[in-house]
Amino acid sequence: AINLFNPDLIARVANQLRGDGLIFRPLNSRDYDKGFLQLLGQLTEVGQVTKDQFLNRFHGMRTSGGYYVIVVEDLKIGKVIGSATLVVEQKFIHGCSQRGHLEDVVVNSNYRGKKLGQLVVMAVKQLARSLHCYKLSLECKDRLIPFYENLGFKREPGNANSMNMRF
Ligand code: 16G
Repeated sequence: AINLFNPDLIARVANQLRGDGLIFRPLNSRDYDKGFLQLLGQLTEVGQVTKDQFLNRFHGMRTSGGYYVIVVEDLKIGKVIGSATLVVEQKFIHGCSQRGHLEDVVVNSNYRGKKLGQLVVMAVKQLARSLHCYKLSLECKDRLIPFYENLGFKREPGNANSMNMRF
């Protein structure tokens, strides 16, 4: 299998999980067959995505760089049961710095209550720091605000609005 990014980048957090039959690793090219898209279906609409489409998108992300999809696999059943993504945006501001975006955080409903969401977000946080992002941002449902506040995210007074245009 081909990794989306270098596994050494998340080795420290990955080691915290070992032993539980779960591993923390980069998304790889075989994860289409390990239920990765079904897992994302617990977050939002995924639609019909063929293996070719998955692989095209995977290789596109790998080639462009800046996409760090972390997955949690349950080795006993060979399925992806958790995921979170760091997207690194290149900036001119802040001395040509980078901004991290935390995206697509999801844990299979059968595995909730094991702090896996917390761990996978911590992995993204550490990765964003080590890649020299000057901040890490996210959007979430109101009910998840306490979860993210607990992990160190803050709503910024006067700058806490999320706006979308849907196409
Ligand atoms: C949440 C997710 C975002 C995801 C979106 C999908 C986090 C922190 N936020 O906002 O990453 O892309 O949901 O919802 O995981 P949508 O299909 O309505 O855009």
